[in-house]
Amino acid sequence: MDDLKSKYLTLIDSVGDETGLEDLRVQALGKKGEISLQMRELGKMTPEERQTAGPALNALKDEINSALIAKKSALGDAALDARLRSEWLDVTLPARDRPAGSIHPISQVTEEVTAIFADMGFSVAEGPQIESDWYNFDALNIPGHHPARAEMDTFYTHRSDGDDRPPHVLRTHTSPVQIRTMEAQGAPLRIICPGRVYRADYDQTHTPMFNQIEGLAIDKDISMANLKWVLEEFAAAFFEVDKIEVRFRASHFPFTEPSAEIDFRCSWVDGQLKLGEGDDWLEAGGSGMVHPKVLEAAGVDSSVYQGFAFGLGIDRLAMLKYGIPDLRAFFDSDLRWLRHYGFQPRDVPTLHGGLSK
Ligand code: 2U9
Repeated sequence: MDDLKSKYLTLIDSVGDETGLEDLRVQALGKKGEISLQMRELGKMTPEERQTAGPALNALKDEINSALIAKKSALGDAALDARLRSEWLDVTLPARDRPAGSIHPISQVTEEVTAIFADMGFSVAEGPQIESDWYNFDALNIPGHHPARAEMDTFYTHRSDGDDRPPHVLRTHTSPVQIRTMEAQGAPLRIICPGRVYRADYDQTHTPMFNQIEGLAIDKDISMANLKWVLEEFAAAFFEVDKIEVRFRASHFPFTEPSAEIDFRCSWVDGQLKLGEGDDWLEAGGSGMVHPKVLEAAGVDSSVYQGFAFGLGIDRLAMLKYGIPDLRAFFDSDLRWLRHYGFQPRDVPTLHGGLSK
């Protein structure tokens, strides 16, 4: 027994890893381990022999077990020490720069305009950017021969040879969204439709893709007076002044009757634009009462309901409010421009976030 004891204590002492230690445990105390076999021998002994051998064997077993446990914990400590020595972290290092993006002025202005109209009960409607001929033109009282089709410099998609259905178009305005929403929801209705639109035109003030926001209010007692109030409320809130007078100039659009261009009262002093004061007028967009044919095309009974509609250029609103000189830069993805004119995500002003004008 003394031999066994010194053998295993020496082996346990010199083993270098946990697998070796486990092998030793099995070798000594496993089912067929040396000490277990000795235990089995107890049965063959006389009661007197067993009385001395039994406790001695048990003590040996306990001692080996304790040595195994102690060694296991020592090996664990050593492994942890080694890991702590090799893995270290300099907590005084400055944090890595995170590339911070910015909110594009168009997103910012869309958000601002949406918040202002939401406060007047308008919800946002969206629709596809590739539209059928019907939704982009016919439903809006722009039939095949109408000059507005040509004026709108439309991008057409391609149809297969032999397919003579009218090709789909890149929407030239967001008005098709209003048709779709009237069809889906019926009247009464109060929506704004912000989004990208496309026209084949490129110069200092035109890009082939630009952003519009159109509005539509349909009910049983709607007039141009409501339209004017809504536009004045919008203009004052957007340009953050107490009051802005709106002027209507007679115009013509196929989808509205009567139709009016929208002007905001302003002044230009030393190249500086001031809204709401002065003797100048700023062209802001177009508007009118929805043409009865358009209401009917969208399934709204024009003998019961009427409505106003308006259209504003988001890009132009952004340029005016934030003093951005060139429209084309909006779409160049120039990082220096984006850093300069972009907004921080936490800066997006919304009515619910405290934009209170
Ligand atoms: C429906 C019926 C009528 C929307 C309208 C305009 C006049 C207009 C321009 C403003 C600047 C386009 O981005 S812009 O160049 N828009 O002049 N838009 S009335 O009329 C509608 C829309 C939908 C169902």
